[in-house]
Amino acid sequence: MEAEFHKGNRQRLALSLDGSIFVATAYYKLQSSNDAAHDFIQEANFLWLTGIEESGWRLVIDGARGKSILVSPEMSEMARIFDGGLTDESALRLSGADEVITSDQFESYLRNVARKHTVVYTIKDVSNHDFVLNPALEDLHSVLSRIFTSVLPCNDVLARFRAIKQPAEIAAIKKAIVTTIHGFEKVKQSINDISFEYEVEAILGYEFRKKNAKHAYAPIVAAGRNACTLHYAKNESRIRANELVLIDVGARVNGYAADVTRTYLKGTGSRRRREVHQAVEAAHHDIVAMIKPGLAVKDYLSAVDIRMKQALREVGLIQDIHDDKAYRRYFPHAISHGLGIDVHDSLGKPEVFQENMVLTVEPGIYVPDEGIGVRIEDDILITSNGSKNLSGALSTGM
Ligand SMILES: [Mn+2]
Repeated sequence: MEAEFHKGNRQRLALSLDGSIFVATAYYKLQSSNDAAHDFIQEANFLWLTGIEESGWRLVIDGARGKSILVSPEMSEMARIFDGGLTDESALRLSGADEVITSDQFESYLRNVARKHTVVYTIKDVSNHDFVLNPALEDLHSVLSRIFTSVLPCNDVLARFRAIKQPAEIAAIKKAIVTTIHGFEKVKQSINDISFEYEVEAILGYEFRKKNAKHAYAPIVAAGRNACTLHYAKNESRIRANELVLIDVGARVNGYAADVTRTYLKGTGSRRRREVHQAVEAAHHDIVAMIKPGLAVKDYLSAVDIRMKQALREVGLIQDIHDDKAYRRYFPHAISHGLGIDVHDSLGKPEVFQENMVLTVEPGIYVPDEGIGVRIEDDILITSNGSKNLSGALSTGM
């Protein structure tokens, strides 16, 4: 992404915060054990606002002065030798920000600003009992609450901006999808000769790395009944002849993710497996066709429920379309989510779909008792008068 992109993003945020102060932080590096680092993933809003993919940096947007100030991380000479590190000049060039101050100057800078501003905006840590986010957010929050009278979240404002993709973002998502489709095609060519799930993962990883891309998330390669465990990511089971293999994978390119699922068949399968796959494929096709700007999200969701219940009735899994319990047993996850820097990019809780949103459509049917799990997922761009299936070049067939 160009510096102008990040600069424009900061200007729009500053405008919407009406001359207030906004402070954001990069994530910290995390260790998986004493001496081993996790892959560093930047906080998505920080990346969108700065283009900086390094840990420890902070950003102040001074709306009243119309300036963006970067705060460089404290870094020992040793850390620089081991890990490198971004120079101030590179950080300014990437982000288009106006100046860099050191982390020593950060608090006194804020205290100065706080004489004129009682309120500061930041990104709220949304950790809950299911997951914990990077501690950088909470650390910044405690610094800010010592200095300002009130610290307000602007997660939703940022989510709504980020939900509407700009041309450079759509181009990056398209590149990620092209790389992902290429990986799927390689897998499909050799699916009958593959014995284990991890072989599929290896082919995908190889094809992505050859194009300087990486997995945007832990790939799911799930044969037979494994596909009914929605977050299955062990990818270590044998793929038996005539079994279905669900593959949910996406490359990340220029910071943007693809998220595509296909369910392939090794060998010739059974009539039942073909029947369930066909039901998902037909529903997928109809649901993709529903998406257009101006469609109310709640109308979309009820139309999806009707279509998915019909699919389940076709394959004899539910009799009564009012049986929501059975419906949710065979189709237990959401039909769609936003896509962007985050694989599950917030759409900002919109009431209606809007042009230039990118979202997934991913119907599935899961029948553990029969060892069948089928999902088909594409990435859809909402256009001025309808939608475009960005991953539509990849056949949905098994
Ligand atoms: Mn998805």
